Amino acid sequence: MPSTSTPTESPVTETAPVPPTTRADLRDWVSEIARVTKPERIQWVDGSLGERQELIAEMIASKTLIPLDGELRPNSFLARSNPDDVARVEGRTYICSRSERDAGPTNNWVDPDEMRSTLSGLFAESMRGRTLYVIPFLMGPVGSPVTRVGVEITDSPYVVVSMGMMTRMGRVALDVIEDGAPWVKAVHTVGAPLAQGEKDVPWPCNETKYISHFPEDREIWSFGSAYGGNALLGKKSFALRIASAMARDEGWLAEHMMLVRITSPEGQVAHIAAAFPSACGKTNFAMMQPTLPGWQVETLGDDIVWMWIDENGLLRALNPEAGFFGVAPGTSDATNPVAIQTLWGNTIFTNVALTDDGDVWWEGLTKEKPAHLTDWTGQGWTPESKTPAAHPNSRFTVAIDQCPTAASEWADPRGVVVDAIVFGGRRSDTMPLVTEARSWTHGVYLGATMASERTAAAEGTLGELRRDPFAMAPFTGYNVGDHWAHWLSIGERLRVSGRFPRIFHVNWFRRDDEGRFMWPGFGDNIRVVKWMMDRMRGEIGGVDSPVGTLPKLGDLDLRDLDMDVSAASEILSVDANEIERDARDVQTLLTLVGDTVPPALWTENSATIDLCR
Ligand code: GTP
Ligand code: SPV
Ligand code: MN
Repeated sequence: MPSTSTPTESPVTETAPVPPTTRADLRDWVSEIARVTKPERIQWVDGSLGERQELIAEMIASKTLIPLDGELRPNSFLARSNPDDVARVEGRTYICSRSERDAGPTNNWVDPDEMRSTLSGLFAESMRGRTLYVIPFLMGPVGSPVTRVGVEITDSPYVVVSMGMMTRMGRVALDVIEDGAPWVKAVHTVGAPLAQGEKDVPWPCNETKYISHFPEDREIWSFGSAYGGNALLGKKSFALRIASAMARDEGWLAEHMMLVRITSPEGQVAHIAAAFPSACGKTNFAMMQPTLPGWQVETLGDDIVWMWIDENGLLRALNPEAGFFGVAPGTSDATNPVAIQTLWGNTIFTNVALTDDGDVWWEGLTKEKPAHLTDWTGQGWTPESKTPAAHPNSRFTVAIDQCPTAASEWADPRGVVVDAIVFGGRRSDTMPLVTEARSWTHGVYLGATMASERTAAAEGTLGELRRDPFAMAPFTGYNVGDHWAHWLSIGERLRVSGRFPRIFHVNWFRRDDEGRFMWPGFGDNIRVVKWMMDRMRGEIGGVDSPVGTLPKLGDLDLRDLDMDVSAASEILSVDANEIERDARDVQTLLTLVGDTVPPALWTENSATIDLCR
């Protein structure tokens, strides 16, 4: 990247006397970024406990982290972001492929040369007065055929400590780089250089934000935000946007999915991957405590799944992450007790409320609201307050190995064989509790056309229904129609073994006329999973509908549930008029995507409409 200033003008100190790598490409890149961004010093991150403790001490001193009570929440911290930096900024997220067609109509596209020129202006001297941290990290366990390496440069210690929980960070990744692995470049700055002697703020960031991806160069540049997926670049930027482009080129899949192992009381085992949009229930599904006796759910991942076809033609999957960055509001002993146990300590909370005794609180954590809190903006709060105590997109960051239901295989380099794929969104109406796709192609159609009401996970109008293909609308690093074609091509390759995962669509969020959820959700979702597993064993039939096969009323296990037959038939009902209207609305998306839509998906759309007649 060009810079007008001379490299000698500001000597940068490095913590290590020499960079701890022999790879010239890595050393040169770090020098080049330092030359442009002009940090005060450079620190190569090794991932050690001592390093983490030092960073945390610094962040306590700068008020970036507030230590929580050592008894109530050991080794845990609260971070309060700038109130304008609270979620992913989809409007400022760019896919800068060489051709606009490759970004497709659902991504923001800017010509790569133009974007690089904009970024070189923004990044120039952007790290003045700060430390440039070099974070080598792995996405995936050591030794897996799908594991990939990245190096994130950042000037945020909050990002370093978070990446230490979300990925395998430091020496372990540097060793893989030393062995010659290619690595993805990710550059991040909060965009808040400090003048000589200027006092820092607890959450530095910039009003201007750019989350830019160069899929052909496998490169990420993020400016101005320190929040979640905007800044922890291993997550959405690498493991979804860049990895999806790699996966298209190399014949695998990088998807916005959770991954679990289910065991029935009889010992039937299934691995299920589910794609739900942001804040639509992946973490909750991943940690489900089944309400049916004898059932077991083990957690493999809660947000991202990489899948590939193995030498026997089986679809295998693993979670490339090592931590959870989970939605706090709504998490409680009633809804997700496993998450509550996971968060006992060693957790960073961002934008939740602080209790008077130094613990955390968020809407939904307890039935009764505390009499007094400090809200996520640092103001006093009481139950009479008109604003929420925790931000609706407040989150916890914690390592997976703290999760009591983590399957021992969560870090197995071979991954697990996928038995079922589930799509679903947050829809008040139209879509029934569950259906099974008629075929792989119909399943791809259900994934491509899924819709969901908007949540607080990203900026935008809350509750507005939008199409969110494969729950990947903000995360596919290439043309969405090509993504659908890629899914169909995976189906073609599975034909060789004939071992297709079954495909289902669920909707936990249908509402009645009074606006109440019709389905109890959470641990009771096991009842839907049980039906899926009965279907996988091939023992039960179903009812054909335009959106796939529905359960026969008697086949859904409703024992001990406060739900009568008419309520159950209501949530399983499919109204042909509503489905036809929805299928016609899908045509708006198909038309927008245009000539990259695989013709088979138009055929599925026509078939859906025909079945409504
Ligand atoms: P991201 O991390 O943003 O990708 O989201 P996620 O899909 O992991 O979302 P998560 O599981 O954290 O759920 C977000 C919200 O949905 C929480 O407030 C949950 O309480 C709520 N939720 C999850 N499962 C259910 C369910 O079965 N029924 C109902 N009604 N709400 C649910
Ligand atoms: C999502 O929004 O889907 C998340 C949170 O999982 S973030 O990492 O911020 O994208
Ligand atoms: Mn997510």
